[in-house]
Amino acid sequence: MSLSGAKIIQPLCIRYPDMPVISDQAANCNTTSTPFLGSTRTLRRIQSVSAAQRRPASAIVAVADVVKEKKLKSNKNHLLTKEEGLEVYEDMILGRVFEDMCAQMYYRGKMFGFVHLYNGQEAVSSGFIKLLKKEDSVVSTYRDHVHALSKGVPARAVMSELFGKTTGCCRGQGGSMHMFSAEHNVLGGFAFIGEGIPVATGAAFTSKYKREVLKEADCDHVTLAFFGDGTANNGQFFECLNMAALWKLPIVFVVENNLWAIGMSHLRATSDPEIWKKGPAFGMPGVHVDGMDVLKVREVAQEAIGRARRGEGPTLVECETYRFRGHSLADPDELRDPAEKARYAARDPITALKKYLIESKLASEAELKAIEKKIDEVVEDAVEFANESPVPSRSQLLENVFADPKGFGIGPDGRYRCEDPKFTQGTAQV
Ligand SMILES: Cc1ncc(C[n+]2csc(CCOP(=O)(O)OP(=O)(O)O)c2C)c(N)n1
Ligand SMILES: [Mg+2]
Repeated sequence: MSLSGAKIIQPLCIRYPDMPVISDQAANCNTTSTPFLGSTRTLRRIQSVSAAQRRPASAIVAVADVVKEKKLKSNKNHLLTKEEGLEVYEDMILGRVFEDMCAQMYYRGKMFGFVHLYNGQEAVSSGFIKLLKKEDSVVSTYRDHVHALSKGVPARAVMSELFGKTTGCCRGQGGSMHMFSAEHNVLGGFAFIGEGIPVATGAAFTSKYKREVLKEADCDHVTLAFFGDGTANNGQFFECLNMAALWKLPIVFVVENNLWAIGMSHLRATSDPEIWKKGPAFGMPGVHVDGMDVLKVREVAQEAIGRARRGEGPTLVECETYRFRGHSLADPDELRDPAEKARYAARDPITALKKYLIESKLASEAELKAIEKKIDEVVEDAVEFANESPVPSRSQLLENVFADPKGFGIGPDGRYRCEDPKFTQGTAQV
């Protein structure tokens, strides 16, 4: 039973035909095709799972709760209102145009370090984050610009951060991979994969503590933890699933499975590539959703965020998506099969939403064009603003450095070494 691409857990295991067969039951399996979009091959569905290996009924019931047949809105047959549709469209366009501009600026030497773009994955950010309240938190990865934008961090502040300017959301100290805004509850992009998951779990714990221990009855804040398929093989993911389920934390773990971890295929790197199945192993619902379809993502997101807000605990959502560019702007992207790229390019989530809005008469071409024009101007303005903003002073270099700066940062004369013009010579231009 499934609704809009969300899939209920069946007591089945799924393996790929040319993966090593590692158990006895795997030898007795039947072959069938699968709705797992990222599979470039036929899956092998193992149907002979013994009763002992079946998931507890409670886990299956919990999943059924998440994906039970329910329309988002009783607004005729539409899945979202006109207002919501335009808001989501604008957010996705902002994400796409912003990232395309980043590529231009990066190649013009306006940004430093690695820059990882989000093109193709917009349905996940917009589908989830546009449902949040301001007080809710988002924890991201190094592919974080668009999550910050969706959460309301102004394009000017994100672009300036990328330019390393004082007007950036971290005053130019974070750069591309470390978007942070206390005001918007964007609790960071994280360059080390998996590092954000415990931070998100801690934020969710804070919400629960405030509500249950400090008796702040209106604290129903939810945290979203975004991370990739490659990261879902890291230990921190499993530790945090355990704690979140144990304490019924108000968190949604959102895996953006774009099928690749730099140049490593998810299908080659993961013993069981269906990440959503790990939810019930820890006693929480696991859902798989087509991450190229913002309506489906939004539907699942609404259920999962709602559960968290009602105090019913965490959910693991695997959004199957695809990045349209290389891993970072330094990646020539030569490892992925052109046919695979073309297949996903044809499923562009923005084109699909535009088609839906027009065909369902929720918006006209002219209305959508006006949004596109507005966003072009917003992004142009962000670049001009960032370009004209001042660079940080040298003394900002050692702010937030917790180690004793004597020796390293402070010279024998008691002055910051960074104030010596030779300090950064040969390393970075500050
Ligand atoms: C702890 C740690 N180990 C290794 C790396 C190197 N690394 C950078 S990106 C990446 C792949 C992550 O892939 P995924 O989680 O699928 O995210 P995606 O880039 O696809 O969004 C790795 C291993 C790192 N940044 N941090
Ligand atoms: Mg990935």
